[in-house]
Amino acid sequence: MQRNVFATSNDIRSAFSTAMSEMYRLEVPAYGTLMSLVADVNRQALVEGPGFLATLDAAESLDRISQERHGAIRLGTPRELAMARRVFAIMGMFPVGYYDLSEAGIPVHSTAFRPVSDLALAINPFRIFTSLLRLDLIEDEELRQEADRLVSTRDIFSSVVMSLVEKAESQGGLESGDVAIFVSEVLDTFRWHSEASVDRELYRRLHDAHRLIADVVSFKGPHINHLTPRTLDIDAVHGRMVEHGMIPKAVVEGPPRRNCPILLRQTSFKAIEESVSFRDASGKVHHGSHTARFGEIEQRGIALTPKGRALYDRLLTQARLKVRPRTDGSNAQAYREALETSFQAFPDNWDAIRKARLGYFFYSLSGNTAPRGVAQGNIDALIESGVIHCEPIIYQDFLPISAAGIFQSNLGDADTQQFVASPHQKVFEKALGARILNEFDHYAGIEMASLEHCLRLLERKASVA
Ligand code: OOG
Ligand code: NI
Repeated sequence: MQRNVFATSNDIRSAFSTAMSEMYRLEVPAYGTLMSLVADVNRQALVEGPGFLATLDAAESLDRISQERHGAIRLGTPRELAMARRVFAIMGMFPVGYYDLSEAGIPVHSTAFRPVSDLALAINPFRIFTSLLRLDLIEDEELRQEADRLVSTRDIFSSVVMSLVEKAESQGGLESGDVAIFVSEVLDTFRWHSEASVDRELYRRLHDAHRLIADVVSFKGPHINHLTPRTLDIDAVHGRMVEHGMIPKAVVEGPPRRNCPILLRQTSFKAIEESVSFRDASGKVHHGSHTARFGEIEQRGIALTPKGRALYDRLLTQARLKVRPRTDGSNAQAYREALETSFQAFPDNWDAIRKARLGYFFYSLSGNTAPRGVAQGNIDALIESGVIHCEPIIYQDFLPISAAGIFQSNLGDADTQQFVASPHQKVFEKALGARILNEFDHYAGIEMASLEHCLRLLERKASVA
């Protein structure tokens, strides 16, 4: 019997992220400029004595380091979200983390589809930050129904995608021969549409309700709205954007620059204005524009425990209460200083971070044997005597406050409506058709398993000796 040869989900994900990158560079030329700037800065950072995170990747090539780490899409209906989950599962990307952006005045809630295992992350960590529009937050009843009708009647995935997904699900994998067509059809889903599917008047009403609503509802499909390569020196790239013709957002989101990086720092160039045509009821075409797409960069550090995260949130809030970054960048320096001062309360060496249980670590045996007198169960002593080695677990997820800052700066900084916050994770999961993996549980599980593994091996050694 002839057996099907299935492609690995890692290979499919890599092919997809490469194809997305090529498409986006063609669609948004400024993004290509950003990619070259990132490669330049990364090259320089490697030469100038790599920081901790670069050292971790000494074996990686410059190209690999500078590749995209995530992209983002915004969907209109539960049906679209459920289908996206099935599509991304074939690429080895699963929903991790729930982000309620309505708390920040943005009418969406989100998750990130991402690889979960260490191996898959190492092969290609590409993630898609995926938001679902909260139509229930549109106050105007008539407009809400109109928006609902528009998104409910469109089909964002082609019939080829649908049938390949069904085939892959029933066979337990996608055949190698189907990968190219699958990737190119999925890619089409996220293409830019320069023709709006609404007339100018409706676009304006949607836009007035919230720019994001117009962005999701006015088009045939959910265009990819940004891609994000990794940089080894985010401040350098941020600082050099202007000289390359990009307008950077006012400040870098997230924690300040530190010796021991924590969580995630990110920044972007502001969304570009693109021309769009609107057709009215009589068939007449009107020209206008839409501003949604941008380019972003990121730099990641250690994943924090709930305790570390609470401290991070507190220090960030404290800094923001002192200096609220203005969107024109006029107090960016003061904000940076406030952030640095505030974060002095967050230990900046790995040992202190570990001992205070602020971050997650991966434990392994170094091969050294324990000197006399070190108890088998005394982790700190085993680490100090060099028996157990530990390294930070890198944060693979997102930060709602930062995400809000990224959304906001690309929606026109004037949009600051407030919506009533409500936790909607259950509703989101129902739409998704699956549970979301809690990121903290996941990191804690990796840490615990690595530690238990070490202790088991040590015990075995001790009983043999
Ligand atoms: C997503 C913004 C969130 C990030 O890096 O935090 C995000 C969006 O604008 O749709 O990508
Ligand atoms: Ni992003």
